Amino acid sequence: MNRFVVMISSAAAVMAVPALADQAKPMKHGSAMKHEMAKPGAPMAQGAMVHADVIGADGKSMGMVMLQDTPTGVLVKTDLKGLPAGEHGFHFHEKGMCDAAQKFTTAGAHFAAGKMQHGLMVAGGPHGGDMPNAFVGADGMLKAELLNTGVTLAAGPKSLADADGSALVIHAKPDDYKTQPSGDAGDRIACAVVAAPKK
Ligand SMILES: [Cu+2]
Repeated sequence: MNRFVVMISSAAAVMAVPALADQAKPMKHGSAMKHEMAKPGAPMAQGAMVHADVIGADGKSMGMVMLQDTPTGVLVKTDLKGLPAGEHGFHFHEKGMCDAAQKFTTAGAHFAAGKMQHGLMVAGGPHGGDMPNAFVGADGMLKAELLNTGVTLAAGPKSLADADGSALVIHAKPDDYKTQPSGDAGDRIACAVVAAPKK
């Protein structure tokens, strides 16, 4: 909790990764309050922190998602507004491209990390990018925090920072946690490049 209290300070964000400087350059952060896209080809390391702009179907910003690499996964925190009330599928998708004009199909399928079956309730699953549905109240806001243990920002087969990057996608409908390949969650209504493609 304390980490997130200080997270809005860009100095604190840089301090979170100094031990990894020999492994890779830490992600650069300007002012954390500025909406900042993941940098193309930016290396990531264990302990990395990413702030990414979430855009809606109209291409406009709905707020930010913050990812913090942890020893067991990635802590995901959202601060969004303007979403429709209700439950929404909430996944990492396999490509770091969010083109609103193409209804975010550019983000590809779910980030799977080798798991071929989708769904929290399905044997052989879930995809690394599968996460519980996000619940938005009547105010249209989504302030949520969760730990995804199926992914990492560090190197390896579970890395969101792979060659084609990764995106966070929010869907119009809830994920039913079992329908293949994506939980029957409907249209993609918001998208954030959490790791840009390497080139
Ligand atoms: Cu999805």
